[in-house]
Amino acid sequence: MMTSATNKPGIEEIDFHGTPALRLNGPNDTSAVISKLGAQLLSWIAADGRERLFVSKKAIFDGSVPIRGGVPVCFPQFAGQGSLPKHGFVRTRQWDVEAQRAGDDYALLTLTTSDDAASRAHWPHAFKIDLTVMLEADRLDIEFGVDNTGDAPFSFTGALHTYLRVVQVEDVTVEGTYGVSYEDKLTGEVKKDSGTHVSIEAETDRIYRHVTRPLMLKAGNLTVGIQSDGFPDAVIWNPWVEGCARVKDMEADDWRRMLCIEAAVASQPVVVAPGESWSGRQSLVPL
Ligand code: TA6
Repeated sequence: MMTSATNKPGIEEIDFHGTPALRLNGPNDTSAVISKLGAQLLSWIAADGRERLFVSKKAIFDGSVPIRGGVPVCFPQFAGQGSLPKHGFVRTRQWDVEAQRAGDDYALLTLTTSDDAASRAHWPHAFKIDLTVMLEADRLDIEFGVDNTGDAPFSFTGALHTYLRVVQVEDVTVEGTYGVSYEDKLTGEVKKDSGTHVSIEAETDRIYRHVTRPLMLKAGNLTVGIQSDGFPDAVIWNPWVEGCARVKDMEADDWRRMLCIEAAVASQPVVVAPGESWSGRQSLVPL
C-alpha cells in the first residue's frame, strides 16, 4: 500500500492523560504512544486499526505509582527479587528523548535516563539505560540497553513487562513453551511444560527459563507473535479475579482483558562490567 503525504511516518509530542508523551505515526496508519514517564509504551495500534496493548482505565498517570499497563520497564530488579522497590525504580522516572527519526517505512524513538542522586540512594551504581521503540507496518520492536558508566561491575534483573490486550483471557492460548522449565511463583515449584500450549484458567505467574523459541499469543482474532533476543526468560502473568481485586489501579474485570508476556532477565542476574553494555529486545508481530 502506498503511504500518502498526509500519513507519512513521523513523531509528535502529545499529552496522554496529563503526562508528556510522544506519538509515533508509522506506515499504514500504525501508531504507538510512549510516555516520558517510565519510557512506557502505552498504545500500539497495528495496521488492522486495533489496539494491541492493555492499559487499565484506573491507571494513574501522575508518577506517584507506575502506570498500570502498556510496557513498563523494570530495572534494575525484577519483581521482589532483592531489596529495591518492586520491579526497580525506573518506571516512575521522567526519561529524556535521545533520538527520534522516521522514514517512509518506519518511525523510531529512543528515550534514556541515567543515575542521579535519587537513583544512587536506592542503588549505588553509575548507569545509562535506553529504550528504543521502532514501529513498522508489520511489527513493533522494543529494545532495552544498559550501559555501565561506572568503574565497578554491577548486576541487574529486569523486564519489559508487556501487557497485551485480549478480549477474554479464558479463550487465550500461548504457544512456544513446550519443554521449557518454569518457576511457578505462586507455589515456588519448578516444572517443565509438557503441553502444546498454556491456557489461562486461574491466577498465573510463571518465569519460563531460557526461552529460545518465539511465543505466540492466540487470542481470538488478536494473534501476536512474540520474539525476544538477549532476554533469557519469559514471564507469563495474569492476576485472575482475586489477584486483580487486590490491585488498586485495576478495574474488577481487567484480569480478563490482559495477559502479560514479558521479556525478562529473572532467573539469573546479568553482570555488566565497567564500560560495557548489555541489550535485549522484544519484538511483537501481529499475525
Ligand atoms: O511480572 C509479574 C509480576 O511480578 C507479578 O508477580 C505481579 O505482581 C506483576 O508483576 C505486577 O507488578 P506491579 O508492581 O506492577 O504491581
